[in-house]
Amino acid sequence: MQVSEKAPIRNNWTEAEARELFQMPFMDLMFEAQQIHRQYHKPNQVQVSTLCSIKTGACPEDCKYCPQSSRYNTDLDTERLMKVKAVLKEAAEAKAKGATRFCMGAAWKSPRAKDMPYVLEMIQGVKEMGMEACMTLGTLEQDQAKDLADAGLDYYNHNLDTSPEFYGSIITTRTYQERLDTLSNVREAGMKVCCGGIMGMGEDERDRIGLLMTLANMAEHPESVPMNMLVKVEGTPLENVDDLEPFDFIRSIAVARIMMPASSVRLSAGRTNMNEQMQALCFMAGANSIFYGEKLLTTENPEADSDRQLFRKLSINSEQHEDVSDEAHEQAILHNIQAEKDAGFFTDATAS
Ligand code: SAM
Ligand code: DTB
Ligand code: SF4
Repeated sequence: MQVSEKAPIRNNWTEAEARELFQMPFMDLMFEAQQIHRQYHKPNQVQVSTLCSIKTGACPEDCKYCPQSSRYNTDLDTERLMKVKAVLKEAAEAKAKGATRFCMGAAWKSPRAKDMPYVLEMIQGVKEMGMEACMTLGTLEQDQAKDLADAGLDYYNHNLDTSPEFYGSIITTRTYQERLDTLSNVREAGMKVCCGGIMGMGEDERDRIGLLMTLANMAEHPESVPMNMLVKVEGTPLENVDDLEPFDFIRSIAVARIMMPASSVRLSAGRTNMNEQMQALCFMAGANSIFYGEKLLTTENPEADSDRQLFRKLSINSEQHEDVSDEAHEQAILHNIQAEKDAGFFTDATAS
């Protein structure tokens, strides 16, 4: 491939190819992911979203990772659907802190007809503030997806979570196929798809491959791919599952970046258990979006201040480091050298 050529967007990945990527030497994998990342994205830019739990807990589903399922005793304060005004107040605060997208999540199997008018009002309110709006409300029928799209919803988040093979050991109350059907309803309604999964639930590499292949072989790649590291919550069936080797999580991000070059890859849940160096490696591997703000839906996220510090240390989103093409960069260097020569900063080492 020529350096100037972009990696193609493909949806015919084979398992052998995906496995080969996962098994590449770590440095080679990171290098390839970063090269592809730079073909499609600004290398020092990370999109920032804020999450809001608009309805918390008491969920009838049995997702084994989830503190919001009513089946597990997780010491969670449940909350009915928030008032529209309260949601919009949080949205305005998120915007003031720099979020460009406001994501609203509800612990539902699917939204009920009586909730829809409030949900639609929330979308309209967020859009009026000039932010992108995202929701995750569970299963959607065609007409519900259309109503959300008509209200202006930009993204719908609905995760596949893991491979089709491992899925049954994590969730029994909703099938993989139902999730795929919701995703196609979202697509047909004209919204952008946000779909990814969770690593560290006791799955093996084949399952991480299976998840990424399912996503990357969709007719259109999800525009946004959240990669969550399991947050182990006391009381859930996965509270004592073995830790995932951190490098395997970073590898999964790199493989997602390579297989879905144009998508945003979101470093989602689990950042409180990652140090700054690990997060930097995730960005290097191609992650270019995060959740910002002290809380995810019900669990902790890093303090806003520590994220600001991390971004400053890495010059992420800093205006002084506007991304420029190699050519423009070269021109700027030549220009600076000349200016410094003119100003007498350079001495001629050959002159005696
Ligand atoms: N109830 C809706 C649904 O499941 O479709 C929307 C909200 S649900 C909490 C959104 C996603 O959060 C899940 O699909 C899962 O991928 C992620 N998630 C939930 N609990 C998690 C945990 N403990 N660790 C990491 N990710 C988690
Ligand atoms: C996604 O993939 N991760 C976010 C968002 N989509 C809605 C949710 C993470 C939730 C982590 C557990 C919690 O805070 O309840
Ligand atoms: Fe309910 Fe969503 Fe949690 Fe599953 S992940 S238990 S559907 S809130």
